[in-house]
Amino acid sequence: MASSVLSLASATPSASLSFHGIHKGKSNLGGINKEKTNTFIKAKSFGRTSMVVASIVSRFEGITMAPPDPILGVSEAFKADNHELKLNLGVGAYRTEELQPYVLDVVKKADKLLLEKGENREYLPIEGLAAFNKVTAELLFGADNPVIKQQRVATVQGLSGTGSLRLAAALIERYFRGAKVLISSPTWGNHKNIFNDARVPWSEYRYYDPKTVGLDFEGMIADIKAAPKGSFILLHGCAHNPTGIDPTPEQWEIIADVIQEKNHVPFFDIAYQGFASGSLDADAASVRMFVARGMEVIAAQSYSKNLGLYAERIGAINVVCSSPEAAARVKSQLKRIARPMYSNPPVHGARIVADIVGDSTLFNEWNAEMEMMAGRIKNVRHKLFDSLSSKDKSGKDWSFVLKQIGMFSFTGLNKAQCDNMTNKWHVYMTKDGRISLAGLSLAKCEYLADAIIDSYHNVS
Ligand code: PLA
Repeated sequence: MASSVLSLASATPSASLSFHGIHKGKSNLGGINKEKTNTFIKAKSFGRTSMVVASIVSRFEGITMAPPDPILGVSEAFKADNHELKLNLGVGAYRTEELQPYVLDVVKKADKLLLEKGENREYLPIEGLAAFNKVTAELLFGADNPVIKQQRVATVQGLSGTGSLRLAAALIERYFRGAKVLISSPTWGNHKNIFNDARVPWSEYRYYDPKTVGLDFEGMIADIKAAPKGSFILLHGCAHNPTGIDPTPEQWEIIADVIQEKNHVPFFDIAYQGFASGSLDADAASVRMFVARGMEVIAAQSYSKNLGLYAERIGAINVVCSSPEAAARVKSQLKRIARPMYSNPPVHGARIVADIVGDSTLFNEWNAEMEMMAGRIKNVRHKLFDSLSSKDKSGKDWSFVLKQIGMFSFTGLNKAQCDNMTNKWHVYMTKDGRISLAGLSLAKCEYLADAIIDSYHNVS
């Protein structure tokens, strides 16, 4: 029987009466029909009286169960597994060699300094912390980039990469009604949700070629060319998620040519600056090249990975405009979008970023730690490749693992094979075949290689 249950536990019988009174006459208990609210049970246990009211119909009856999130849901399933060899390679979160979450030393230092300063907790302005907005744009475009000097960048602090993308999506929906966003196939699972929720139409451009386990560059160019003029082309600034395959610098130039010819707007999602190669500048090269061509560019940033500030929700949306006046107007509208959504952003992560980037000693320490993290992931990537190559006697070429960059490896395993990875080997990963190497240790590479080889060869 479909039912909703209201339960009260109280220390005194009088509570029972008062609830009964409410039930009888006065209150509208979420639309519960009195006729149908027919079960009223009193039970005594440990001196407490508990009452259960069961009704047949809930006003939320029509709401169906949402499926678990394809990425964050994996962590929930992982937690529920008690197997000692279990591995969580689902979400892209950096772990130490001991597979523990990692708080950067430089973040701990900045935190301590912040505590000593004892700053207040008043609201930030809608656009966020001024010192953060300044350094974040400088970090992305380069401090001496003319677009910054000319005040042509509208920068607004966002709720990390996701929230920043969502602001840009809302801007597109409001001011470019009907314009399409083109996203890569495949892409980070949440991109489609973000544009769907913002009611922005999107379609896909070819990106990954399963035959070569590489970039389908011709397909990508053809699809960008075929898109209606003035479309927004979503590009991963570096370390493409989930494939780990980035265009070469020469290919980036051709992509920019086509986008320019078609009067499209390049829209960068750069969630891994510094984390892909270990260098903040190298990882921002794609974005800077488009800007150097004089193009108007949108770019969403995140500090989840490169500073390990996942839960602080710190990032930014930048819109590079062709005039400072346009940038000021765009910024005013981004603020107008943010205000009714969440009013103003959280301060703590913004202060950490501003203090680290703004202080040369802390900045250098950050760079060293980022190199260390990127380096650990590269080591694990090599060890996994070695383990796969030495254990698999079938002659399969596993070198794609080495060619991919960033925190993920796109294994090419299909859904059934991924299910085998989880059900038989307790390796938790997303169903598109992506594994997060940031969640892998050198010690676990051989075990993972066994799991991959078994799933690849023995499950069709
Ligand atoms: N853009 C891309 C390409 C991402 O991979 C992610 C995070 C984000 C934006 C947003 O991250 P943020 O909101 O924390 O800044 N992707 C993760 C986590 C690491 C997730 O799905 O939320 C992933 O596992 O793919």
